[in-house]
This record gives sequence, structure tokens and C-alpha cells, in this order.
Amino acid sequence: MKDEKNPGQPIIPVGCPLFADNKLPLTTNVGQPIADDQNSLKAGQRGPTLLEDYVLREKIQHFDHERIPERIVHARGAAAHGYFQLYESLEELTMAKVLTDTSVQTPVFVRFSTVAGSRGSADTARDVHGFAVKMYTPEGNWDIVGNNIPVFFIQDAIKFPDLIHAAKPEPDREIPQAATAHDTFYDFISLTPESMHMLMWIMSDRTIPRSFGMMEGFGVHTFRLINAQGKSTFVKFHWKPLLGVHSLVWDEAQQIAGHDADFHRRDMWDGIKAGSAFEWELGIQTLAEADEQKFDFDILDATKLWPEELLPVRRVGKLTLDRNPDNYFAETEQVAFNTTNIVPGIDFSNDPLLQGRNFSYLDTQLSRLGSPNFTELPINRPRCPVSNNQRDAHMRHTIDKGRVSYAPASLDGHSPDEVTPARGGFVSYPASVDGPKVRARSESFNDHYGQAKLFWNSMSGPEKEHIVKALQFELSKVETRAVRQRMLTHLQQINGMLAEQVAAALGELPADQLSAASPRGTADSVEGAEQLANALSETSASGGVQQSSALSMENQPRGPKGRKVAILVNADVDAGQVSLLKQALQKAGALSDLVGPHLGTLQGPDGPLSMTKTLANTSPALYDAVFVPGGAGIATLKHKGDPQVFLAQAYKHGKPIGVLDEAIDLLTAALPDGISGKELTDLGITVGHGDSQQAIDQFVGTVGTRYWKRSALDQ
Ligand code: HDE
Repeated sequence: MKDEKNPGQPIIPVGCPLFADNKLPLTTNVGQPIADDQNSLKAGQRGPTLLEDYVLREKIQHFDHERIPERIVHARGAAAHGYFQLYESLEELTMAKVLTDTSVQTPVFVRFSTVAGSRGSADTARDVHGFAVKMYTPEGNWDIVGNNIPVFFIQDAIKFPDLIHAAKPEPDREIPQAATAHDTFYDFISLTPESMHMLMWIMSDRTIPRSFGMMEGFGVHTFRLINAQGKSTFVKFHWKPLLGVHSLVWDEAQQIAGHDADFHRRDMWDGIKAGSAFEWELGIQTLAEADEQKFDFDILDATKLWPEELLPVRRVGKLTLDRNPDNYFAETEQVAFNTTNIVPGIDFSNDPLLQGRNFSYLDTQLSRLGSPNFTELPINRPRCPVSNNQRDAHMRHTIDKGRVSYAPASLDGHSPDEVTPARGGFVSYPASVDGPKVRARSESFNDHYGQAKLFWNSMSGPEKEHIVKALQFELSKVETRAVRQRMLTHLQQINGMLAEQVAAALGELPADQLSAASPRGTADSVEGAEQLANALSETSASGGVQQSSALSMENQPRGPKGRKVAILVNADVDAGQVSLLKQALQKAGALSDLVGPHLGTLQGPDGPLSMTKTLANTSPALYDAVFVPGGAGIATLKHKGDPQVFLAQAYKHGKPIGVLDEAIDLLTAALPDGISGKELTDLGITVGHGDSQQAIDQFVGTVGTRYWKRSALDQ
């Protein structure tokens, strides 16, 4: 018997001796109360265990079958519950209730993931991140199964198994885990020029996000919106994070993988638990049917984005994630997304990648979850009624009643019955289809470098440096020289300076590899040579857009909200300053940890302050900023070694640092030589002497920013 108000919780029968003290009894799976869960049934205290012990057998047997196959891709993930609310009705574009009724809060479940790694791999592996949204609408579930990158590696679904086989660990040695930096991946990529645009994105810091809440989401494909008059408009879906799009740096991401493999899921879990919802706005780019062929890129090609300068993103609603799952397996692991979960008012385009996905998702759930009844699992069940004549199969939950399991059927008064379109029945958009049967791609899919250039041209100086370093890192791990060289010839097509810098790290002589037309320039920085390169190269397949500000993370809103600060302390710290800082951070929506030489409690002016982390069990890589308050004996931390490393690492990764009074010594010891006092503010370093409140406010204002000006950083 279940409590209706708390589904999942059994009602405790009043007066039943089994339920004394309002506590649940331990039982077998069929409800038999268990008296001893510590010892198996034996023939004598030291004798053999009896086959009769059904309690032991049931428990071990259930355990033996606990695992299900992990997802073939996107195996590692974390999810949260929440809701979606529309700002304004889109009825001119679509009849979908979820996009026309502003009064409804549609329940949602969102799962974020990496692609290549196994379920137990590290969160901060460089990878595309999945952003899969399930909306439980009154007209059935609508899933936007997207990524945090707006384009994809391949144009046609038939190449997907090859792409994934190349990216996954190499099959003979099962190496490397959760990494694309190996021969098979670049062998495939170097032979697949259509992936060059996506390559630019995955080598950018977008693939090492700071937080799930600081990632954009993209539906990637072109879909259709259909209004009540049957008019179709092409659409791309976007999720724009209210915290802005922000990333880690590679050195930091690698360190985090060791210090806290659960970094992203912990960040979301802790954030939501602390009451800070994760929020995005739903954006749409729309294109009239008549304009389908208007651009020099094909809107059916998933390796191309629609520049926002041509087709602006209209923000139409808000997604809020504010509740952690109760059970990882039941919800996050068993949730089953499917691109064919759409509702009346939304439909597909002919994108050949989307068409293939429309087969794959149901198919994969059948093998992963083991039965077509996976839609009855609580996390997958629509919140609107389900009624049809499908029956039986493994693990059927529904107890279907009556004699009728077919249609038409007069015996049950024709219920359930078909729904006319006028009453909301789904009909596919009657797009005209005509053509010979061919295995071919449209010529309009042929440009593979134009939008790769657009992406490169749109990056800021530091972003370009990071792409160069990422390619240097990845390709230097490729053992086959011919593959490395093939990659350089592709990079040359995108940008000469990029190719040259990557070639240098691979020990390839630029003259060997780069064509005479290479726009070298004389500048020694990526940015300087860039202007020359840009002047020489026209960007195609981008509707004439040469640079798009929407593509650079530099232009994103930033601030302390959702960030985490390490406050280094010891028993001699000025606890008053610690309290002031904690309050200021809390007010700004940031979390903080007191990191001490050991665990324990400090006596603060408003009560005890807990040191929840130690210098040994945490790392500066896990924080967005570091602060050291003053205090008579705080400088003695200097002699412990670790605090200096803490500050030096934070400095190296461009993170804000703040120190007060007696802690200034500690900072001086940690910073590289030759930094003058005047430079400090520009470098994101706050030094307070006397007026601690003012310094604290200044420091909090810097949290959420990275200071790339710190020269000679090795990120
Ligand atoms: Fe997926 N993808 N995919 N994919 N995908 C899966 O479905 C597939 C693609 C994406 O959190 C699988 O349930 C094919 C693009 C996400 O549970 C599988 C093709 C995009 C998730 C599958 C693609 C995605 C998946 C594996 C090329 C961004 C995780 C487990 C034709 C728009 C969903 C599963 C979750 C998962 C197939 C390409 C996003 C095998 C065949 C493009 C976010 O069905």
C-alpha cells in the first residue's frame, strides 16, 4: 500500500506491532519481516551454509543483478528536477501548449553528461557535454536531447558508430579513458573534414566547463514549429545560462580530475542543496520556410550554426533546476531521452543526423533498460494520461483491465480512440518529399572550413591561446606522424597562425607543412598575427558573418553567484574578518570553505566557524578564488608550505586572490617576483590593510572573473 501524497513511501499501518516507534521493519522483497540480517542460516555455528537460506539468496541474487548496461555514449552524467515557464505565448509560431501557455510551470528533468567516458570517469575530462531536457507537458513528454556545443562532428547518422568507435578507448588496449587525445580519434577526424568546425569548439574551453550551470545548451538540429493554421517555421533551440558561459583552464581541469572526479555533479548537488537554483533561458532562432535556401550554408547540415548576427536568439522562457534527485539509479540512470519525444506544434526537419537519431534512442533504451515498458518507470512516465492497446512485456506495471486490447473495438465503446487534429491529435507536417533514391549528400553540405574560421575569428586572444595549447596537447599524444601531419594540413585551411603554432609544438618545421600562402605576419602573438590572417581570409558558409560575438565566452555576464571561494585560516586567524567575508559571499550567492591546517572549529564573533577542509584534503583547483584574512599568527601558515602553493596555483590559473593585513606576507611569498603594487588590482589581487570591509567588497566583486593578464601563465 502506498501513501498517495508521498508516492514511494509505504503507509505505516496504525497499531501494527511490526511498525513500532514509527520505524519501517526490515523485510524480504515479498514483505516477510527479517529477524537476523547479520548471519546466514548454517548447519551449526561453524557449519556450512544451508541452501534453504532464501533470505541470503534473495539478497545476494538481487545484488548480483544490480547493474544495467551503461549508456553507449554519455554514460557519465548527473541530473536535477525543476520546471520551465514561458515568458510570452508563441502561438504565432506553434500550437504546443508548453510554448503557448504562460500560466503553466512545466515539470522538467535535465541530465548533463560527458560523451566518451565510462560511468566512473572524471567530470572534467575534455569532452562535449550532453544537455538533455525532458519536459513533462500536458500533451506528452517533449525531449530536447542537446549538447553544450551548437554543431556536431558529422553530417550523416551513418557515420556515428565510426565517430564513437574512434573516440572511445582503443579496442585492443582499452586506452585512453575519457579522452580524445589518441591516434584513432585523430585518424578518423583527419579523414573527415566535415568535423573541422566541431574540432574548433572541442579544442576551446567550452569542453571544460566550470559548472553545468555555466554551459549553454543547444538542440543542434533544425526543427520545425507548426502553428494552429498548419504553418511551419524552422527553429533552433538554445539554452542560455543566467550565470553566463564560463570554463576552467586545462591544467586546472586535469588537476580537478584527480582531486575530485565528481566536481560537476558535486557543484550542482551542493548548489541546489544550498538553495541556489540553476537557471537558463530558452532561446529560439527562427527562419521562415521561404528562406530555407537563403544562406551559403544548409540549414539541414548539423555541422553549421546560424550566426546570431543573421538570426537573433529570442529568449522566450526560463528553465529552473531546483531539486536534486532522490535516487541516482531510479532517476538519473533510468531516465530515457528520445529525440522522437515531441508534441503537437513541434516537428522534425530532414537533417540526416536527426533522422538517424530518431531511430537510435528508442532502440538503445530497449537494450539498456531491458523492456519496452521503460516508459512506465516513474522518471519516464508522462504526467498526462497514457492509454493505448499496447500490452504485456517484461516488467509491466500497469494492470490493464477489460477484454479489449485492439482497435477498432465496439466492445469498449471505442475507448481509447483516435484524437482529431482539431482536438490536439498529432499529425506530421505534410512537407513535400520527392526525389530519386540515392546514397548521397547535397552539395550544399560541402563547405567544411568556413564556420571553423568563423569560430576562430570570433575568439579573444586568450581563447585562441587556449585552442592552440589544446591542439598542441592533443596532437602531441598522437603517435602516428602521418595523422599529426594530416591534422596540420586541415588547421592550415582554418588559420595559418594556428597551424604554425601547433606545428611548432609537434616538432614539425612549418616550411615542411605549411603552404607558401600561409598568412604568417610578423607579430609574435596569436592575436597580433590574427589581424593579418583575418584580412587575408574570407569566411564562407556563414552568411557573410566574419566574426560573431555570441561565440566568445569573453562577452558573457560574470559575477560571484554560483562560485566557490577557499578561505585559508588557522587558529590565529581574525575570526571577525572571516565572518564578514562569509556574509558578503553568501549575500552574493557564492559558497565558501574554511580551509585549515586541520578540521575543527574557530570561535567567531557570531558563533562557531567550522573548518570543513584541510590544506591536505583539498586543492586550489577546486575553487574560483582564494582569500586569506588577517590575524596575529596567520603568517605562520607561510612556514607550512601548502598555503603558498595554494596561492601560487590560484595565481597561475588566473583566479582572484584577496589578503588582509598580516596575510600580506603570505601573498608576497607566493607571487612571482617583479609584480608591483600598482598592478595588483588589474591582476585581480585585492590587498586590504585597515579597512577590511572595503577590501572584502572589492574582492567579492572580482570573484567569477579570470585575470588573463597575468603573463607567462602555463594554463
Ligand atoms: Fe546522441 N545518443 N546520438 N547525440 N545523445 C545517445 O541514447 C546518437 C547526437 C545526446 O542524458 C544514446 O540514451 C546517434 C547529437 C545526449 O541520457 C544513443 C547520433 C546530440 C545523450 C545516441 C547522436 C546528441 C545522447 C546513448 C548521430 C546533440 C545523453 C544513450 C546520429 C544534439 C542523453 C541513450 C542522456 C545519448 C545516439 C548524435 C545528444 C546511442 C545515433 C548530434 C545529450 O541513442
